[in-house]
Amino acid sequence: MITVQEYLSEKGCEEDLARLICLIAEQAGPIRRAFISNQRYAASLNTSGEVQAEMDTWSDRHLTQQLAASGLVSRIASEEQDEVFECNASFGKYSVVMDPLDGSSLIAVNLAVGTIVGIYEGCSVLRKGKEMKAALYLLYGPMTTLTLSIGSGVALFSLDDDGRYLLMEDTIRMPEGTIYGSGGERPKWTKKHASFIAALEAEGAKSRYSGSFVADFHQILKYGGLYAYPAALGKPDGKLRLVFEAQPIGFLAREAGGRISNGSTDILEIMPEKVHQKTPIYVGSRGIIERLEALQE
Ligand code: AFP
Repeated sequence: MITVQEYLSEKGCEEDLARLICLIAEQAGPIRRAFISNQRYAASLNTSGEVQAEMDTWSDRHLTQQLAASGLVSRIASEEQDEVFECNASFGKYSVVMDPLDGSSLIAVNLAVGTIVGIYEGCSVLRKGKEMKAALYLLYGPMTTLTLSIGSGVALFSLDDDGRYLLMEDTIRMPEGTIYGSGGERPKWTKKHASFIAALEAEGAKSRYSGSFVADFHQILKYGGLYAYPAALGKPDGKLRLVFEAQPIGFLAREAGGRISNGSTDILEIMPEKVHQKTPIYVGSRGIIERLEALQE
């Protein structure tokens, strides 16, 4: 059995980056334990105007403290913080972008949620996604898994009872699949989105959507297909965040042979203008995304 530490060393990952990845992955333990004691909703809103669950703020505080104390990170951009967090160790080698707890409204109904992280070298968090050094997500489902890329493919690990992440799959390739999941309200979908989904359904595509981006993407990564949260009437930028969600997940999708797009442009090529910027998202099997991009408005 290969541990994540052994995998990173075999891949020639820089020592500091490997330490940072392992530190983040280790936080699955405390986060899972905190689910039991933090089940209420706090009466606060995040920058995007969404209700923050107690666990959103807990995970954000916890991860921020751990990262700031590591001496490896100079800046943290979190979906749950209005401003970019400046670590005392402003000489830290890396910057981190994160959604500390993605899909948190599903905790109350015990569905899978996750933590999404992107790591850049240097102290800027506003970068093109393709410049990432590493991206990962922790998925808290029946198992706790780590899906990781350091720019040489995507590997999947599961957490065992002794706190070790063991390699389950070395090189995940996203197939051309037939599952799709789309967010947004159907009557408000754009014409282009509605007709694309109708075409997929006519070809036999099956809808599977839980409302947790990280969980919904994970099945697309494994089985192939499409995850979309489109532009909608009155919401031209959709709902999901470019920096915390789209860029790290897009990096993983590309490393698995898939694609991410805003409907017309590769999201990994977009330079964010602000940290809490939103974007329409189409992520999944390469062929499906290319077909979508070829459609006229
Ligand atoms: P948070 O729970 O982190 O706010 O994220 C939820 C989310 O951004 C993403 O995980 C889901 O795909 C999407 O929202 C679900 O939105 P709908 O409830 O509108 O389907």
